[in-house]
Amino acid sequence: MGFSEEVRGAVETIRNAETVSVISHIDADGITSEAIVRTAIARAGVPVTSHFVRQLEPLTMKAVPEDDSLKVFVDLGAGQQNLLEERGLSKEEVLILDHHVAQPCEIPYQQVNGVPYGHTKLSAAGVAYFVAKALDPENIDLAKIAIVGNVGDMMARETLGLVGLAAEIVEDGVAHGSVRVVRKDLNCYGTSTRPVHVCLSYNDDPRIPGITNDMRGAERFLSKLEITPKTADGRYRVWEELGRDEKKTITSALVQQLLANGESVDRLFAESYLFVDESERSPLRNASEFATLLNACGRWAKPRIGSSVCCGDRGTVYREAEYMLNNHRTIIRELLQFILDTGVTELSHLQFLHVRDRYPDTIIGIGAGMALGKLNWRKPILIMCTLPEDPSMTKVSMRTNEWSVRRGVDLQAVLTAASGEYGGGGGGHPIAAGAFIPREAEEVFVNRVNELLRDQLA
Ligand SMILES: [Mn+2]
Repeated sequence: MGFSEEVRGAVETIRNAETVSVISHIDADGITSEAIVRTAIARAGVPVTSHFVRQLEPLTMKAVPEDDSLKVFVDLGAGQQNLLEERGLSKEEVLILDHHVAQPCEIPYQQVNGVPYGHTKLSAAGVAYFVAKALDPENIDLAKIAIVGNVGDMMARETLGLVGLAAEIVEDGVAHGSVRVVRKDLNCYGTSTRPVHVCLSYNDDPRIPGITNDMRGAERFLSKLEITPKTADGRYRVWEELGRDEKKTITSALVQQLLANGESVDRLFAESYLFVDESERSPLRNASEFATLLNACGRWAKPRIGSSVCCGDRGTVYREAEYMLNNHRTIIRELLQFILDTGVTELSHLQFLHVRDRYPDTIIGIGAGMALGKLNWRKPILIMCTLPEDPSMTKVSMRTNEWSVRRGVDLQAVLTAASGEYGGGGGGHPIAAGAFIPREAEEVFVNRVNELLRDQLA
């Protein structure tokens, strides 16, 4: 069976369902996946409800309704099929649309997943989109939301643009008229909303001496190039609204700056995805900023607000989402300042800090990532916090950078191994990972992680 047969199978299962319950994850990929699946199923005339979970584990399985509905798991499920089986869900009442590696169980649950067919750069929103499009070709209006999910799940990061099946979704979005592709745009976050100098100074991929982490430096750089920073009415201009020649002047100067420092220019440009039907300078104007808004909703336990925005709400719900985004940024700035003010404890191969219950576990990883650039960026950072819903457990988040990963650091490997030794669990990526551990194991755990990092670098 190939990917398209799996998609056709899913269409048949959905068409035959009396009612559907969608169970999805609270990050940008999960929220967009849910919005796509829910919209497509409702348009097909099948009654549908949704449920969001932070992750699928024994505790959150109670969010899965105990009724006769078809349970469609999106952006999760593939790796937790044993939980579905333990819950007593039959083969007929489950459909999994996921992009995580499957952990098979006794029951061969129906699944659509690109990974076994080599489509490793397609997120759950992408999988959901192909099912939606197979349900009805009119659903190509959902391509835009699928692009947000894929970009939010970092599917474009390494390759500097979406590739493979995800690139087909981009073509659909362009054909539909809601998506505009900029093939060789500046590889920088915030091109639709941030003042250009802020945008440049926040960017560390690539790291540009004199500009990265140096807002004044970035301002001087632009003024030397005679780029007018503000509009006639005194507002800072954003990258997207600069003229073609101004953009060219800036990127040529950045190329020279990188070359002068012996750095590669490989990552200076990337493909970007603009949404022409959204207002200029709004956080919905491009895929990566749209994804941040959804992540902000999810991390502060309001995934439904994000989902409504995906489905077109631009009224009071959208204003609530904007509030979530601003609040998210304020608290992350506070967390960053707290980490810098409190200081970290340095071991031979890592630096760590415990923030107790001061900040929620959904954001400590982001704070850790931001702090790393301002601390000793050569040592991975580990942040712990207590879990309000279970004080006997501690949440651990770790972050490092491309520099360390190239030298052999794999945070997912160390956290999975170390948490497993103390009866916890972990996962993630080489550059960013998380784990849960029993509270009483904190001290030995941190030392164990330090040892494992030392072994990786040996
Ligand atoms: Mn995902």
